[in-house]
Amino acid sequence: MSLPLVMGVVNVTPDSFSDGGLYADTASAVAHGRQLLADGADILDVGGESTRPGATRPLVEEELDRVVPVITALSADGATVSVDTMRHEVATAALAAGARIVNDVSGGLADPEILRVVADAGATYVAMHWRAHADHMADFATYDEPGGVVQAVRDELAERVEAVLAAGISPDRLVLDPGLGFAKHGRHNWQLLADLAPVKALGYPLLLGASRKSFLGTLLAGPDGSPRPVDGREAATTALSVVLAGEGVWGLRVHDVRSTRDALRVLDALDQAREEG
Ligand code: PMM
Repeated sequence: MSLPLVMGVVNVTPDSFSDGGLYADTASAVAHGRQLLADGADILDVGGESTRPGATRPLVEEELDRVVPVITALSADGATVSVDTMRHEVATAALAAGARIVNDVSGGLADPEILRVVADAGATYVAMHWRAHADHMADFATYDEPGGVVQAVRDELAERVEAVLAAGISPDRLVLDPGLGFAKHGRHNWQLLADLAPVKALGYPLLLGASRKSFLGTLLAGPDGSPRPVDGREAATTALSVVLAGEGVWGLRVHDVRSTRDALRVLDALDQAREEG
C-alpha cells in the first residue's frame, strides 16, 4: 500500500479558523514549519489568506509580506513547500522564493492568470473544488441536481481540469481536491467522503483537507449541542486520515502532523508484517 503524503499547514494569518494568529509573524511561522518537518511532514503548505467562512480578503501586498519570507526560509532548509494562494502575483513570488507546489483553493477560478504562472514554472498544481470567496460561499452550498454534491463536485472539477490542461500545466503535475467545507454543509462533506470514487475516476491524485473542520466539530458536539472546539477534533481528524489512506489518496492536509504520521506508521507496520507473512 502506498501511503499518502502528509502536508502540514502553516497559516501565516491572523484569522484562520483553526490556528489563526498563532503563527502570524515570520519567526513563529518558520519555527512552526520546522516543527512540522520534525513531526514528519512531507510538504509544508504556507498560506497568507484565511478562507474560513465569512473571512475578508487581505491585500495582495499583505499576503506577499506574510508568505514570501516564510517560504524563503523553509525552502532554504530543504523543505518541499506549497503555497496556498488564489493569486497569480503571490504564486509568482512564492515559486521564485522556492515553493514547488501551488495549492489554489479556487482551482483557477478566482484568478485564471495563476494557471499560466504555474505552467511556465513547471510546478505542481492543486486544483480544489470551489464556488465563491469565503465571504459569500455559504450562499452557494446548494447541490439539488441529480447525483447531488458528489456528481456536482466531480463535474465542476472536470471543468477545472480542462482549463488547467488548456493553460499548459502537465497532467502529471495536477492534483485534485474535493474542497471539504468550501460552499458545503456538513452532510455534503460526509457524502463526499463516503463516495470518493467519481472524483477519483477523473484520474488524478487526490488531496484531502478534513483537518479540524467544522463538520467534525458538529459531529462531536456536546450535550448542549455546541460544536466541539477546534483543539478537540484531533482524534476525529486522525481517524479520517486512516480511512483516506485506505482510499489511496495522494495527500492529507493536516494541522497536527504528528498524529497523522503516527497513524500512517501503524498502517505501514501492518503492511510490512503482512508482506513478511
Ligand atoms: N482547506 C483550507 C485551506 N486550504 N487547501 C486545500 N487544497 N484543501 C483544503 O481542504 C483546504 C485548503 C482551510 O483550512 P485552514 O484554514 O485550516 O487552512
